[in-house]
Amino acid sequence: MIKLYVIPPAFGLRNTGPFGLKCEMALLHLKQEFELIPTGDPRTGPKHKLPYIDDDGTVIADSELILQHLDAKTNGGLYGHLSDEEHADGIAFTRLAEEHLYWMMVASRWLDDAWWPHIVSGFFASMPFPVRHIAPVLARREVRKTYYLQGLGRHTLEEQKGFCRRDLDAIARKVGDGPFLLGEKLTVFDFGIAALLAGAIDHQPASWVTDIAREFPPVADYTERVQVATGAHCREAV
Ligand SMILES: N[C@@H](CCC(=O)N[C@@H](CS)C(=O)NCC(=O)O)C(=O)O
Repeated sequence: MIKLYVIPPAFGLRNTGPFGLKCEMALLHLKQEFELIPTGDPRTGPKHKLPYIDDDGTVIADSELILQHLDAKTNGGLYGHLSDEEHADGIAFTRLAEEHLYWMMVASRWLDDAWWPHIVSGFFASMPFPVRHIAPVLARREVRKTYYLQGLGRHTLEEQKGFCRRDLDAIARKVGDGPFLLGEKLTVFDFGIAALLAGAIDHQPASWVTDIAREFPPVADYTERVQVATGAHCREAV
């Protein structure tokens, strides 16, 4: 059976990492048997990031590579029916969400002083003393450095909010007519985009990215539709 290693629940989210939720959606969609294994330390994975899978001894890290593996395993169950144009559109919006918007979601959690205590309690509280006091400070320093190197971290907060708003506006226009990113049919690209948005919309408390996402009701509606269609919900059951 496939083992899917993901970030443990936090911030009111059941599957906290967007990339792990994306894989969970794909596995459910393909009706593959799998076990979800929350793990606190991304360094256990071969690329020191989560998620990764262990499919009967074949270990694969990175959500897109995992999806490629699942596609091959199911004879094109994820990408097989897509036209070249649909594929191009899907890849472009995936990169917008996962390689641009994602970093602002990370910053809105890790680098916002008001949100920071939730990162500490959500990710580090269960660690032994004194690690639980040192590890968050070092991790936050790494996130700040990475955000700066990515480029978004060089902008003022107001400028970052502008980038975020333009990303969400593009997604809202694309999914507005819906029901899904590419129109009538649910596709593999909905998994990554909706998983990312779901975390940003549903995490507790709201962050500055959440506040901007709420300016675009089609985005929240779309995110909900994909969660219902796949059966993978981001929120912890209450
Ligand atoms: N491109 C990767 C991104 C995975 C990723 O960034 N995972 C984050 C959590 S959301 C992580 O493990 N970060 C730990 C770190 O960077 O040390 C994928 O699609 O799987």
